[in-house]
Amino acid sequence: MAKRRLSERQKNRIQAAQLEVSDSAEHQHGIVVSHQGGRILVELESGNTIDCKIKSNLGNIVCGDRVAIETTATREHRVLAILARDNLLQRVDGFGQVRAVAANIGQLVVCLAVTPEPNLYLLDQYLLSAEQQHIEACILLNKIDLLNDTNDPFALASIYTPLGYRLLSTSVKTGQGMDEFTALLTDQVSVLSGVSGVGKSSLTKWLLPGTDIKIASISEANEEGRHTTRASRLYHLPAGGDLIDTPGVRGFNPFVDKDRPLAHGFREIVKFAENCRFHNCLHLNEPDCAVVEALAKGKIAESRYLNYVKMQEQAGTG
Ligand SMILES: Nc1nc2c(ncn2[C@@H]2O[C@H](COP(=O)(O)OP(=O)(O)OP(=O)(O)O)[C@@H](O)[C@H]2O)c(=O)[nH]1
Ligand SMILES: [Mg+2]
Ligand SMILES: [Zn+2]
Repeated sequence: MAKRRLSERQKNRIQAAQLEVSDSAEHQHGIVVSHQGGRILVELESGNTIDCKIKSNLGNIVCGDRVAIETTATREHRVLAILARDNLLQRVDGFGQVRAVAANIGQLVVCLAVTPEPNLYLLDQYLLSAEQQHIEACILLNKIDLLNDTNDPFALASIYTPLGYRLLSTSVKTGQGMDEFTALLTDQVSVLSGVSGVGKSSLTKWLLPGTDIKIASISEANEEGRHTTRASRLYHLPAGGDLIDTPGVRGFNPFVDKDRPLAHGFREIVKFAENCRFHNCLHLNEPDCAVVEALAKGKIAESRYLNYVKMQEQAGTG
């Protein structure tokens, strides 16, 4: 009788089954706490943190990702799979590429400071991005110890509180507002975002005084364009919850969901748009636009509307 040979397909099937067995024998679950330059730090359920390599073709792995890990015979750790994500905070980089920022997050804390002076366009981009990705957002104004009559630049509260955005003011220097900040983060997975130098790492270090977190020195902080934090990092908070400190971005182009109108990222526009004559009104030059009417009556903040128009222009629709 002729010796029976395994077909290629049968061989592949057996190989796949063996892989599965070896994976299930070895694999563990963990959470990505940092990803920098090809080095991924994963915290296992046991609490140990390990250095991992990535299996190719897995795509972008970010802080907050839950992953399955295998350990090889040579005691190397490899990320085998990214487990299903609840959400993914994304942005678009300077080359138009969509970049993941963090996964499985509960809230985005947009950090501003008395200095460097807040950029409301950037703030509205963050808020639009969060709205489109169904991520809760709140606003934090840090360095309030530096407030005085001349540098109280924006009436943030009068614009954003009526829209339902929570607004906190803090000072890492005097401790003002830090109890409220601590309470905001408890039992949540929060991401601190904002331009370089607003104090994201200082806020993080205040909550975790024993942790080695790099903060800009005064002279460094004055250097234009310096980024002290190089990679996002997830920390566990003593009061419960996780905090992801991110590197400051100079420009944050929101990831725009092409299937949803930009206006959906502006709560007040969504509200007034119900009464526009055209259901597909862009609220730019259309007749009987309830959004433009609300603007004229002072029911919509001018800065918000102008930022909406600017975003439409940048998206090529305005
Ligand atoms: N006066 C004052 N200075 C602060 C406060 N918080 C932070 N700073 C200072 O602001 C500077 C920048 O702080 P960082 O925490 O490094 O800022 P960052 O947002 O993490 O910056 P990147 O990592 O570059 O994105 C440092 O010199 C801090 O000491 C504050 O509440 N008041
Ligand atoms: Mg930092
Ligand atoms: Zn309209």
